[in-house]
Amino acid sequence: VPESQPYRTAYHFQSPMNWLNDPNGPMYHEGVYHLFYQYNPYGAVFGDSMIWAHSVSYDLINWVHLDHAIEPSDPFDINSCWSGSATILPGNKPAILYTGIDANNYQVQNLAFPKNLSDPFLRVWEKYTQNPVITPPSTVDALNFRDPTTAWQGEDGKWRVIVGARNGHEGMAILYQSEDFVNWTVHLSPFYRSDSTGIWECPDFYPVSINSTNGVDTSVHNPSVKHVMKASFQVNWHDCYVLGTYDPEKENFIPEDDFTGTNLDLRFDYGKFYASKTFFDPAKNRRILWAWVNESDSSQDDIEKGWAGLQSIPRQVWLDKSGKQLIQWPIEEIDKLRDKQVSINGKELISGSIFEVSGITASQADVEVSFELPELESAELIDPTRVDAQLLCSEENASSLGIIGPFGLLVLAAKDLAEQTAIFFRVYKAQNRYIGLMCSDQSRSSLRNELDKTTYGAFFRIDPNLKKISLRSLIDHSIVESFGEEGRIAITSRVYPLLAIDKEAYLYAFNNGTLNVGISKLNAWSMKKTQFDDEQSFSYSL
Ligand code: DQQ
Repeated sequence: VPESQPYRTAYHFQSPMNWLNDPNGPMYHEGVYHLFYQYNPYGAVFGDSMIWAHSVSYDLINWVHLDHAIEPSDPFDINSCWSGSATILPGNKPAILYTGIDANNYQVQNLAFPKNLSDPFLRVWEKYTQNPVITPPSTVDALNFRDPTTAWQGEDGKWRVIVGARNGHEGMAILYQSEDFVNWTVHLSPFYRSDSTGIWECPDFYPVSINSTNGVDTSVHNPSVKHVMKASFQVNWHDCYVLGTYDPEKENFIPEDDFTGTNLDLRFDYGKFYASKTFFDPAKNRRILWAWVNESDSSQDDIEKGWAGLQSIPRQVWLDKSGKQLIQWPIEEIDKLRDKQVSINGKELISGSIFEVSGITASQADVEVSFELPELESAELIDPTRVDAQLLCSEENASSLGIIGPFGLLVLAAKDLAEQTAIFFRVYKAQNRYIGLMCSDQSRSSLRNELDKTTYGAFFRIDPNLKKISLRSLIDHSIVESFGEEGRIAITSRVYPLLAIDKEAYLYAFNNGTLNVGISKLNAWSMKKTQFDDEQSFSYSL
């Protein structure tokens, strides 16, 4: 591992070295949070012998890296242990269902249990001797049948689990039922399917409360919940979801809108955020979402860095009051990392101006800002054919001149702005309504070439009575996670500045619109580093 590591993060979860991807089997068990994750012990690229690495935490912030939990060992997983989920069985006994790549390279589902329930960290996992417990049904491609969810229990006492699958262009979730968690029977018609999404990776299926931000356990089913079906689509590398109703009698899911595999689908995050998975946290009655955030540099860069991949900051998820989308917000524990603070109140962000927010460590910061909008009537008319927010964000980028916006933050910026990542907003007028556009523009994020600098964006509805827009950005050396409108929109990006690193990174607010915008409130904090302790395996693995 090279000595200079400007892109390693300070408060995001990452492994000490090598490649990581999907969060696996996140769970809370007797006071301890567990995070397993896809890991390649042999290098900084994806490998052909993937394992489940394992870390534990008391607060979801500081972590202890343990020995690897699940590694290839038997014909049913000899070619890799891929993603899966944990379920807490009665008596507080966790079980893991994961995908094994078997000796024929087929994808099968396997079970594992903790060897010793009295070990608070559940360090050692034993595979069920009769694995696999689920093999690919003839209706799907045996090479694309994976990622079992957390199981839920019906009123009839039976367990249910879904597995992601593919048949040609068709993507689907296949349901299995079991009385004992060991013997599983396929339910023949797909639980839910879509025509053109391809394989559904890492499906996630869970209830959300209709009238509360609290989470509910995965088996809860009553009139005060709706269900979320999420899948990760390789067609566009996004985690998309639909809301709907679960009918346990017919054993199917009726979505309010269908998956399309296009940019019309609701996304957790409009930037980099894949293979996400939630779990119910009974300690704080909330549902928490984790996701893999991959690199935007090249594999060669990753080999030189010695590592690749981060986990997002865990986010609490709940249903918006409208009932039409989810809200996501960084877990409250993250606030404990807030250190030195600067505040700005009631400042006019004059048309064409830029100003520095100084006094904090801009490479490692948490920034919350509330913008006050001018009279909305003067907003530019949106061209109704421009329905692709991401495209609009890259065509009308941060430096193009608008009326209300672009305004926002320049993060991980060089002093002279030669490098800058712009998180910004623009307001448009449509027939009878106002539309906000939130963008994360990476096009000038680094003087380095050969990076993926794609700009991301999403539309949102502006309430003309409120006339304000809020933004929170978590900045951590090479990652920026931004939350617009109190968590209605999330955009995560990866950037690799050459100049704007550590103490040479700056934070600015800017306005390239012809109308002034107010900053009613801005709070920014330097963030402390989280603690990662190695219990053993990682320190020896090189
Ligand atoms: N990653 C795993 C698969 C999953 C994919 C393999 C999603 O189980 O479908 O590492 O990123």
